[in-house]
Amino acid sequence: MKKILVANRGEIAIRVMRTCREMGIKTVAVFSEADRNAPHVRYADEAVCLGPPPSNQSYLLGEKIIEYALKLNVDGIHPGYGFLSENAEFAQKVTEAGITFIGPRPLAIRMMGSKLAAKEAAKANNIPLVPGTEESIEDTAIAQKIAAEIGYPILIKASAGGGGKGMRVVESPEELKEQMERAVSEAQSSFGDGSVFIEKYVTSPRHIEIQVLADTHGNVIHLFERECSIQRRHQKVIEEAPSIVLTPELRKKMGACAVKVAKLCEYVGAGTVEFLLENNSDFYFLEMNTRLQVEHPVTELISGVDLVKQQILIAKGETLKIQQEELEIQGHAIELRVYAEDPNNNFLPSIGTLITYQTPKGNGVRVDDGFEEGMDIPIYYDPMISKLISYGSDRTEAINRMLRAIDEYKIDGCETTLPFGTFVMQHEAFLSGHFDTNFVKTHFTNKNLNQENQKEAEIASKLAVYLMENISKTQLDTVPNTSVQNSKWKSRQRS
Ligand code: MV4
Repeated sequence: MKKILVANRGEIAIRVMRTCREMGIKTVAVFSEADRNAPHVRYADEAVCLGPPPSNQSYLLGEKIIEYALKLNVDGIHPGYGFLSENAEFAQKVTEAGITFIGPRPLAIRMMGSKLAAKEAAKANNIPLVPGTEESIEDTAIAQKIAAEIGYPILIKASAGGGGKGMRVVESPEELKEQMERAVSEAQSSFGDGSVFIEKYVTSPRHIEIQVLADTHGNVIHLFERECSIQRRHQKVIEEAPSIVLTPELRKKMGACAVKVAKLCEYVGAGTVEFLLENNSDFYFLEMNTRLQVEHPVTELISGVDLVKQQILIAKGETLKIQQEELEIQGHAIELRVYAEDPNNNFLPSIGTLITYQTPKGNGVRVDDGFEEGMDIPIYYDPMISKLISYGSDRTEAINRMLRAIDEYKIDGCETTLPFGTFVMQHEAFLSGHFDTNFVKTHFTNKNLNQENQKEAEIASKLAVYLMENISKTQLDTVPNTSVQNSKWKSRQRS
């Protein structure tokens, strides 16, 4: 493996290329016209333009990417996450072109892409599942009967969905028919597959996922869990490892289940097995993500394993050098996804130009980003600016480092989820560990952040009055003004 093409953009493209460089592997970046000057393009040894900004005219053009890979003598293609990463056909075509796909085989991608196929295989292997159907349901009369058996509320899920897409909660029998019809038509139009199934709706679960690594020789290990319960609209915002509620016994049990899931689909590479955890004790397999995940850094920090390096070694056909028994959790890691979104306005995208962009540094802080000061946030892609990851010897240290790092992080030009991060890190429910997937809905209202801003606004106005009344013009020039220089008012003026 001498040259790898990274079929992605932004922070994950750079993340992958960094490991390639450490391994002495050359890199090829691909980019759209919107990303011509992006850091991931400059980081690579070579770069090729795929086309206009929209993903379906650039980053989703599998055939074009393979063409360039062949032309540039690329040995392997790393798909990152999103885009073509879970596209079995792309993986197949890459392989057929004689290039190594750095990821699982098409069979595993396909099986896990179908939630029904995944559930069926899991059930056959005694993996615990949420009570519900293992087959596609079309007939509402049959659905009524099953829903009555498992009890309301129930959840309708699309087989081709995943990550919360195409899910519908049904509270009572009266709503079932209408919701079924909607779910089927939505699944048909979104995924081209109208199959839906029914599950008991677990109302207050924690979302726990297990990282696995599998080589081509049948060896599978797990690298513990990530707690991903702090989400809104099925978009994770904060993840941590390890989970505060898993006992060593439960961790072992869930880990063994995850390994079993990987084995049953002959998994190869880095993958993630998702579970719901109810009452901190009962867990159910949900789905498997057949890619490197956004939140992989928290696992890297607590395990000491470079997941991208392992992906590449596995793709080369090497045997896993890491044994399950020698792995142990070291310390605690937390990730905050810094989105260009306004937490005060229902997390709506808040894109713009990064007038000020200064990342935090220092002990136990990792920032994976693909932006720099002065750059525009493109409207065409996911509005994630960066991932801010803190690491400490224990959870308290990781939380305090996260708070310090958020403080140091200076972003002007758009609203971000940074203040939301501060809110969570200081919230009693988060600190005590008494939270579930309803955290944002239960605890977060716009008022929470406005109160913070309110304090700052009050101080600013009082200070202004004080300065006007008490300090003469000459004195004003000598007032230490570092805080003024760093404030967003000053930098906004500059633009
Ligand atoms: C569920 C569930 C409760 N009951 N299934 C969300 C992502 C996808 N992987 C599956 N997900 C869920 N499936 C049953 N039977 C809860 C989630 C879920 C969730 C639901 C609502 C709001 C936030 C959530 C966060 C994580 C998981």
